[in-house]
Amino acid sequence: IAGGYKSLKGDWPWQASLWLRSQSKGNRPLCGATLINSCWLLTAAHCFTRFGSDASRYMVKLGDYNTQEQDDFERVLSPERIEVHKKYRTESWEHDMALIRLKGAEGKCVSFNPHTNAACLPAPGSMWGKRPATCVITGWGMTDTEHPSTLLQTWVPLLPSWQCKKRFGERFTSHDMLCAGSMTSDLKKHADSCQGDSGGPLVCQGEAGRWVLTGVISWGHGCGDPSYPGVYSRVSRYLPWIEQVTHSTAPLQH
Ligand code: 4AZ
Repeated sequence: IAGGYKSLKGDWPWQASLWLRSQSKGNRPLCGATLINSCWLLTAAHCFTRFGSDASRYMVKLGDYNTQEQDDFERVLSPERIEVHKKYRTESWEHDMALIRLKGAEGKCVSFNPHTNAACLPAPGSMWGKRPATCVITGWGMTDTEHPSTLLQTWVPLLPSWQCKKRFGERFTSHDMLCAGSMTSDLKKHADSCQGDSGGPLVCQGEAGRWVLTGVISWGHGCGDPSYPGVYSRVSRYLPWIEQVTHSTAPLQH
């Protein structure tokens, strides 16, 4: 997160991190992810481009805050299955969505506590992802200077699609992507997601103070550059897909 600040422990209980298992080089953090119910996390498809979607190669951390310390509520879990969106193509960055199923009986893979809880999905047909809204992004990805060890957060306004179209052209597809970031040039540091944050949440606060998972951190051009907003997968667009994958008991056929 560029232009952000330290979160408070327990403030973003759906924030998870995806790690590559490596005995020789040590486990290494790859991406953020968001817990959407007791058994499933939403993340970005591009997190699996390098090392594939074999679940046994990865682990998921929940309830984490400081990656350098053992936190009381921190848990390491094993994915059972990874479902990358079938229309995802590395060249286009469209449909940058993947679901991670945790091991465990349906409905009870992890127990919730004040440090581990699911984010709400947008209600079907709701106005989520429509402006104006100010939303929060969170992650352990790069700041402008370092790899932070504590979970950072920052506010980012949703921008009109033309702002991203102007910068990214046809690569930005308005119906399934969201454009967000600060465009004000008087700020010293611009609020943005950065390398290592992808797959993590963009949440927006609804009427009852409820946080809704509105975007998945996806791509951009550098970090914190006021001329280049961040691009997010538009969660509301993927509700039928999420429903279909998470409600099918049998593994999907490929
Ligand atoms: C990345 O490399 C990345 N500023 C994610 C988001 C953005 C840039 C890069 C948006 O994962």
